[in-house]
Amino acid sequence: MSWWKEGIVYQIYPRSFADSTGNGVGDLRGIINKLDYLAELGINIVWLNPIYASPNDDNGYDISDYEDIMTEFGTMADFEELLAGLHQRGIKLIMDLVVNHCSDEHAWFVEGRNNPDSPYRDYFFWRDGKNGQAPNNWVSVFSGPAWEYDAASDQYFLHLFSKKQPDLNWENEDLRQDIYAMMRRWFDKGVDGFRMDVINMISKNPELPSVGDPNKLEWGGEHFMNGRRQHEFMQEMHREVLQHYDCMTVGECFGVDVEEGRRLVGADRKELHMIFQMEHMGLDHGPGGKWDVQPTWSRRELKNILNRWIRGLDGNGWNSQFWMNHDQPRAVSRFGNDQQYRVESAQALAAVTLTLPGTPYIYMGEEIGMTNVEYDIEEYRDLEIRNWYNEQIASGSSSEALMPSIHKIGRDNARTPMQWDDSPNAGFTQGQPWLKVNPNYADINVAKAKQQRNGIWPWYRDLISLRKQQKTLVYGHYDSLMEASDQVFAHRRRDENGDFLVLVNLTDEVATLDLELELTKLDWQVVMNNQPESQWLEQLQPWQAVVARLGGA
Ligand code: TEU
Repeated sequence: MSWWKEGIVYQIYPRSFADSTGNGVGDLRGIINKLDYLAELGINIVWLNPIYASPNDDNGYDISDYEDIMTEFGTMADFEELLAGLHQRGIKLIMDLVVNHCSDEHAWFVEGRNNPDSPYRDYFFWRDGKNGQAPNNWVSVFSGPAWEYDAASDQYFLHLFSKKQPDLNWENEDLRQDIYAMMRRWFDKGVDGFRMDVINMISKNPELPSVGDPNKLEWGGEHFMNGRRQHEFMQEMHREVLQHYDCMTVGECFGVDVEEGRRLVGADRKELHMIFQMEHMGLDHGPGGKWDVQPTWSRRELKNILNRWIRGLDGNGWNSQFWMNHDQPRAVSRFGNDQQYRVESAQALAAVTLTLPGTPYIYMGEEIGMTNVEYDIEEYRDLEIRNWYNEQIASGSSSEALMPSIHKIGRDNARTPMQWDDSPNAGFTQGQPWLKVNPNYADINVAKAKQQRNGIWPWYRDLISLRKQQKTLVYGHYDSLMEASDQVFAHRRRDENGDFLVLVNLTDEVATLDLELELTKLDWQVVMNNQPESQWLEQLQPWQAVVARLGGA
């Protein structure tokens, strides 16, 4: 039994959650003011996106001091009050650990750049150019080359993300020890764990070789994803820090398969508790990748992915279950139907993640069915969006061609301010919000959602409560049903404490069920059903979700 297996995580993007000062940016006191809301929803773990000092080139993922609080977010005293307030309500706090890179304004980088003889120079990847070019042809995740030239030292430094996010050199033992000491100090303050940013990118091939066509910018992932010392570093971090605390860890891991996942989270591995595998985040990616958004996605492929991970980690490791995060579009817009079936489809999506094996993660606003937005390019703040747009325009594309992709999958979809009520700016701020509030806030907001009988918010509250009460939904055996269906996500969870049947129609069409006759003859008692009582063992209405419990079990 583990709290991090039994918990339900609520992810807060502090910049967009609640502003207490009127400067248009969310802050820690804003979260403090909402602690009772979190307790009422029933979640018991909060994951806080980075709150550390940062110039905010990438909204806090460019850290200039790992042990100071970002000015806009408040003070260390505010943090300590927030932590105490969470703990008083039985809510654990996991922080965001961003140690693949830091900010170019971090003292380590400033010192290392200004003084090539400094020991901090080797905390980063500084290399000579080749024939007046960058050391290799790697492309950055945020468009353009992954190297920035520094004229003062006539060298380049590596940045897989923005040029204000220089990669940290994990080959350097002193760097690793500085990171472990920082982690210990946060644990000694009382935090309960870490979400680890792109943690499977920290072990680079020290040769840093070019790939593919040397005259083109290419993705060098084979030389920094799941690298040769990945597990050595994770086991060292576990030995030096993690094993000494009752903590939770979850690693963000693009590009891992189940085998690598098992090596990262296997109980015997002494590395991480769980990871965010990202395969299902690519269901709507076309051949051109993230921005080549496809109009539909395969329910069967979704089940294949989630079942592969559930079976692959069964008995040796632990899964996470999520539909979105701060980098992904709004779940009800991407995977549901945010027009005709917004309420029903939001409920259906929740019924999947909150009844599967693995820790469920709810992103702020999912519990009220917040949707994507369609802004003009000038209204977007995310550098990934802006860099990609500018690069594509420079290559001859047009706004008309680009904006549909940005509307569908741009990260700012998840970062529009939390919609609390129908007052100006949705009650998020008394000032000018840093990012425009979704214009639909008058209809979609917490105050209204909490009152809606059979609405999304009560459904989330009740599902969260059910999962907390019924440990069968946490630890019970998992049987996937109707795997060939292109409409229905169906599974059964059972152990000595209970037997649950979960049937979810993930489409706009009526779904005819194909369940074994003896299963349908059992004495199923409906626990949750988001649509009027119906012949739910034979067919499901569009986006209908049913959770039933075996009578007497
Ligand atoms: O994300 C890693 C990452 O590659 C995604 O941000 C990227 O935007 C991808 O297109 C998502 O589909 C992590 C953090 O979650 C993200 O917010 C940071 O911007 C990034 O690392 C750098 O720290």
